[in-house]
Amino acid sequence: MKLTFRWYGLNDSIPLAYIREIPSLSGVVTSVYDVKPGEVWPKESLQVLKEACDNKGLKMEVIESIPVVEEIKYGGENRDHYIEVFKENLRRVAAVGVKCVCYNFMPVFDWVRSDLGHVNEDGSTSLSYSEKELKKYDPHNLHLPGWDESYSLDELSRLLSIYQGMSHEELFNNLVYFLNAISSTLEETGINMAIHPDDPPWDIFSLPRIASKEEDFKRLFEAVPNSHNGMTLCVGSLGECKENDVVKMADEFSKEGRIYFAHLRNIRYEGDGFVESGHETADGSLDMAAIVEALVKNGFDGYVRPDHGRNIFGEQGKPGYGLFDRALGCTYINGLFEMAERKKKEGK
Ligand code: DNO
Repeated sequence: MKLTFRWYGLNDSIPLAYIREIPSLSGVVTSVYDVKPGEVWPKESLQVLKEACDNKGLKMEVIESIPVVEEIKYGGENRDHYIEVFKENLRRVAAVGVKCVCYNFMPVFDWVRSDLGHVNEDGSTSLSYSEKELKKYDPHNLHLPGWDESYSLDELSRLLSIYQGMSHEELFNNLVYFLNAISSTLEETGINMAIHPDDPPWDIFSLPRIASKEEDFKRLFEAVPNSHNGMTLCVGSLGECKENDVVKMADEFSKEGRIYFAHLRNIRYEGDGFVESGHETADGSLDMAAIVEALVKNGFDGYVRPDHGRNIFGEQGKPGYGLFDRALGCTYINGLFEMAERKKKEGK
């Protein structure tokens, strides 16, 4: 596996120099943040990021994300234009050495939490989710914690009304349309597309979500068999739903060669939702060692990163993306892989 760390570009409060000091790190996962979704990424912006990484000996082979604009998701009349833009961005990132693109197909909202400052017993703080708390929010007048509020309230209402009544089937067909339309560019550039699971993996605010359960991914790989069509195994997101057997999914989809990227973080079921725990198995509800063992058993050699860390050691980091707990996550992940790989070599 290739261990990576998410870096929000030159404006990230965590400098690349610190990231470079994390043991056994191969590179960073980043994106272009200075253009609006649906626009072509300037080559210069990519070059600046690439040079910054090169200077620190870090690879820049994963982009998270090239945003998929709503018009593509709901199948609007301009979707072909936006798909062309997406294809051009794929060519541009490939030109600077990118091999994997993480994206999501969640209507309107990306990840959603009801609390960004849940206080844990040990004094650290985490992101958390309670179904009851989420229900208190009015989707038409929404100020969700951590959500970047990139839409005005009018725009949000317009989007919500467009999606009203949209079936899962329709959304799925729009995803298939999108992936088929970019297929030749994936062949040409060699880029692997890694869809991020819905987070949480169920419908929210009556919006359909279609990348939540094992069957959703199976169906997607059957509908678009192109080998560049794969997934980000975000074990935290998938594991938020108790019905998802994440170890089985890690095993099954890595065996099929569909996992290009893995987000390894743990969650703990609590109340009517979950809390994002430390990465370790003992701190949460997911069996991290078994997940890594399944990946290693099947020869997984994709990208891995720690995910949403707690705020610890007094850090006031970007929610989920401080330095300290994610760095601890890295050393834990390194340990799990070292042990799993050794056991595999020794035939145990
Ligand atoms: C949250 C992230 C997501 C992810 C996108 C991918 O912390 O895992 O925002 O980057 O869903 O498009």
